[in-house]
Amino acid sequence: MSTDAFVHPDEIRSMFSSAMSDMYRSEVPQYGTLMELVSEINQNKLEADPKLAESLEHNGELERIDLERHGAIRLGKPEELFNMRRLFAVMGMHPVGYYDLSVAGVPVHSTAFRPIDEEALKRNPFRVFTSLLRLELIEDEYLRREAESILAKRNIFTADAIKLIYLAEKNGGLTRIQAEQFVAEALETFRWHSNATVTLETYQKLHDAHRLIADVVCFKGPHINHLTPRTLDIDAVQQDMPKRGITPKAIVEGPPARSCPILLRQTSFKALEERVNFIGDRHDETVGTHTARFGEIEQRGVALTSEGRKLYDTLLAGTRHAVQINAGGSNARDYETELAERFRAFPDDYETLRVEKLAFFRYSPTKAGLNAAKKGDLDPVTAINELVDQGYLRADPIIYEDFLPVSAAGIFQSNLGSDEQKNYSEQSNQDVFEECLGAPVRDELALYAGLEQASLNDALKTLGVRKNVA
Ligand code: OOG
Ligand code: NI
Repeated sequence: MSTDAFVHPDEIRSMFSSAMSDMYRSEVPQYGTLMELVSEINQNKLEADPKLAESLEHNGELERIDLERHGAIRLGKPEELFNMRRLFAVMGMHPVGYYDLSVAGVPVHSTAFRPIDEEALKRNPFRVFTSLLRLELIEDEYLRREAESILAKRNIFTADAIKLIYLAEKNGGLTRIQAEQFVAEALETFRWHSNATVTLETYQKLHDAHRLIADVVCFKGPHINHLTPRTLDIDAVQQDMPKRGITPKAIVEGPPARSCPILLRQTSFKALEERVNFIGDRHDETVGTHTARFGEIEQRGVALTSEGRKLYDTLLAGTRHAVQINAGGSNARDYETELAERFRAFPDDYETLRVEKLAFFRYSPTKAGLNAAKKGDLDPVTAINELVDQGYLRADPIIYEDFLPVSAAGIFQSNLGSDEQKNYSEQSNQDVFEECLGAPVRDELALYAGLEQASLNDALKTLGVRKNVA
């Protein structure tokens, strides 16, 4: 069979992400409201800030912005993670990064499945934050065994989904009909099921050990727990949410508001309390409820180098140490003031971020650069900074495509209710995670560095600059 007959993985990802969005909109109505709000605010922002609009356009991000979203799931056992990797690979999504959330009192470790190369990211950057429950962190041995045996019995994939994954691996792709079928079958795994697989009593015991454990263990599958649109102005969305009947958490996670956004800012809200039928419930009574699904928005900024990231981590840790955010969020103001204060130490213009190598940039020749090259005006040995200063080379921020462990822990906690905190002393364990996954996770910093270098190589080649003396 010729490979022409195969649907491109990027297209399968777009089909899947749009099917998922439709499903979530019908399951969680507030998600639809949020999408409308975000889209309006993005439109306003683009009109008010032509420079931002131009930069997004230049980076090929303008078209992706309305499609852009991430979701999250929580898995219960190694083989689920293993097969999830295979499922996402069919749509060109690969594990990037390792996040240990046990240090923040959440008994999971995680990765993000996402597209990797530049073209794929431009077409559709759909990502899924995927966590694996660490059952070894349940202290009560009896309860741990019980959770294990409940999970051992479940199969979260349909037989046809597994068959189609196998076909895609064997043949190197899926035909149109197979791809459509694959999307429909894969969607089944992410659907909400109101029938629990356990009795109310078991649910409560697991819930008492940690709400998250109950969420993972008691249901047929890893229901998608949120879908997050990307906004260009998170403060505006945060401010307008209450007007549409949505109450966001007290603080925005991540860096403070800045003129040059860095990394990722996020905020979430509780979306639904679902009715659940437990095994052994009498028909005439609905006893149980479960809060599984929530809403979230995010604003993305420039990806930081390891130097930049170190500075970010230090400033954030200092803020959190100085102001412990309480569950009611009554000290949110203090936190925000402290955060803004400390982050003054983080340069807030792209040129300094670039020259000080705190962030990653995508280089491209300007019109003036191309003209100078054509006329032979360019010295073949020129420093990059000089080319930028002369206006021959432009540098645009490379957007951060990943997640932040401290923010993720904050999102988990705010939606698990109150300030549920456990201090797990267990060591972080990337090796074990990768063994379950059946593959190593990619290093996100190496990916950004690769993008920057490739853009620079191309730009210098076009300008006929052979060597740069940085
Ligand atoms: C995932 C929470 C993390 C994010 O955006 O950082 C997350 C979860 O609650 O399963 O989605
Ligand atoms: Ni999220």
